[in-house]
Amino acid sequence: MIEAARTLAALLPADLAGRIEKHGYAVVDGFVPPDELRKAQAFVRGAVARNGGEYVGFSGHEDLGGTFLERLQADPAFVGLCRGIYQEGNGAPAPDVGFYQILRCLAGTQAKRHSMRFHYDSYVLTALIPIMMPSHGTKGNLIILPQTRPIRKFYGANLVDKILVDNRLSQVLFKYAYGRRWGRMVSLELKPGNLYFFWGYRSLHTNEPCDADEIRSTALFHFVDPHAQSSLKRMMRTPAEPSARA
Ligand SMILES: O=C(O)CCC(=O)C(=O)O
Ligand SMILES: [Fe+2]
Repeated sequence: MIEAARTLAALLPADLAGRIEKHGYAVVDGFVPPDELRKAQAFVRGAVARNGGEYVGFSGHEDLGGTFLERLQADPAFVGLCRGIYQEGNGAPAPDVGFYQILRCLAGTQAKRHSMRFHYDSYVLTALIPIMMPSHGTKGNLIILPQTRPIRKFYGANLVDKILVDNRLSQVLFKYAYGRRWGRMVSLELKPGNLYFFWGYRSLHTNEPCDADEIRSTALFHFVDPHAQSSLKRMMRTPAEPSARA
């Protein structure tokens, strides 16, 4: 009995990891209960309104208005799922670490500034929960070019990747490629309450903007920094909040 239950629990991460490899992402439909989602949406609306209708971002799991976003990082089922997917994709158990969590609320004139910036995350697995998506105008899709690099052995090589990506010429080229739907670029329409997974470290990705009078809000759970032990990284770290893009 116990063995069967264990096999069942292992099946889902294996299936999801397989989908990420094959399609660039995997989705768990209707992950967030509707009433929890409504509370989180009310929190986001309030936060944007308090900021004069402009972009707000939160890092960490505190002060998120008592919504499910404060609790999810400690939820055994969610943690187990992320650890399982990590292990399936990387062939080794995940280290004993927590999430780097952010809540992004794109809105107003600043929505554009926080969009269409192709990047690699610093963390292997990205779990994304859309909280609110625009009801009209630009949809705010997630754009993924899956598995464009391996996990680098050295932090220095990771830095070189980031320098090659984070410059005006490269960004113009990526946008051009996106406009023409080149290669394996995935443009994913996000549904609030679903849970999406992709290899954020290995996949070049970004999000489309939303119109100024709309709100596009996503919760991100970044999992496992492969260079956490790097002494070069430690030397270069500024005392400020670590960025998901550093
Ligand atoms: O908001 C999104 O859809 C993606 C954001 C993202 O990739 C990030 O914050 O690292
Ligand atoms: Fe990202």
